[in-house]
Amino acid sequence: MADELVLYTNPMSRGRIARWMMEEIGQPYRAEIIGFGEPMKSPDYKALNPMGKVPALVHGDTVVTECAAICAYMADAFPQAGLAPEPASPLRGPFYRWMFFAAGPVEAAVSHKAFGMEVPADRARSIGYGTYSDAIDTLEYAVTRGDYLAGDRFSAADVYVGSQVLWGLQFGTIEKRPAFEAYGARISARPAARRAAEIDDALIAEMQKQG
Ligand SMILES: N[C@@H](CCC(=O)N[C@@H](CS)C(=O)NCC(=O)O)C(=O)O
Repeated sequence: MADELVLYTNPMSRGRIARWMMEEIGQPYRAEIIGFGEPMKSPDYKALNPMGKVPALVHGDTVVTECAAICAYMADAFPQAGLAPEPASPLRGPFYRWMFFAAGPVEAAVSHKAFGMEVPADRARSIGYGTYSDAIDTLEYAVTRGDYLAGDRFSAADVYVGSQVLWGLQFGTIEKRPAFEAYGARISARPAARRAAEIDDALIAEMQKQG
């Protein structure tokens, strides 16, 4: 099928973000579950994503990797889902701004914190996220400007940035500030978010049963 949507993922990975996006879009898609280790590093899979990581999305002849890119791509490929501001809308500003901010500075700051990697204070001006506090304070600023990140409607930016917030709260890499908890509760209550979590949780249970 020329325009088939295939999501390469693993339920215990950032692929859950892409799954949520697929469920928000509501188009039929097939999920291919790729195991960690050898399957993810196989030549066949690395032909799709040379990083040997999930998720990856194939849409017809187009391959998209990187969760943030998958969210942005899907929102534009299926505009009828209303998950991105119109291309000429000024709301494209905050849409891109917060999506890229989360994929770059927030992801790096949170990963460094999770792995106990400290950037010397006198090098903060050279690293994209400044300090962990700078990144988290700015993330709080982003989620408190309104109910959603790009105007008054939920968008793909909320799927991606919201996932970073929810994962951070869950794994303790983002402080449990009231603003994060309120935003997280708002977006995780969405039917598509719940459906995606149920699908991936069921896959994990199945994998655990099989040992
Ligand atoms: N920057 C990538 C990160 C993807 C990523 O790191 N995926 C991890 C799982 S959460 C993975 O596939 N790890 C397997 C490996 O590196 O072998 C994205 O946002 O999609």
